[in-house]
Amino acid sequence: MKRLSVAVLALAGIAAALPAVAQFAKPEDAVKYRKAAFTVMAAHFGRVGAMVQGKAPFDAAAAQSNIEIATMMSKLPFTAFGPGTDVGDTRAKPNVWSDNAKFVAAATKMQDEMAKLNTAAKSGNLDQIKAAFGPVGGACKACHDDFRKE
Ligand code: ASC
Repeated sequence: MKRLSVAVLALAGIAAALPAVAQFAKPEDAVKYRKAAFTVMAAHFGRVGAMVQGKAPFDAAAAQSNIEIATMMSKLPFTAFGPGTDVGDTRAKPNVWSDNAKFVAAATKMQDEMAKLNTAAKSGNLDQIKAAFGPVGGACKACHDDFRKE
């Protein structure tokens, strides 16, 4: 029993030390994962977008929980752009990998703006949410323009 626990702990340690890409069995799994994370992020960000644009009634609690989820999701996709995941059903352009520092900077910008929107959403103040919402959309768009095929 003790030996088994040691083996399990050793394996867990190795798994934690592996690069993120190795957490996916196949490159296609990484592609699916990152697309799923973007899809969920966009759904929850979009619900707040509807409030910001006056297309849905403002509901402070709903805005807060939607942006909390979007903020969590914003942290997920980028571990799934590892080497070798430029294959299959993806619109990611080759410069995601060839100009990776710029891609990481664009991703980080989005995460930072999303975190600010999350702070604004916690205030429950629509004007603060409106002010913080645009820069997030801008960061999404900037990265799409540079790194996503049409
Ligand atoms: C969204 C969404 C995006 C961004 C982008 C901003 O709500 O799904 O991908 O905003 O359209 O330009």
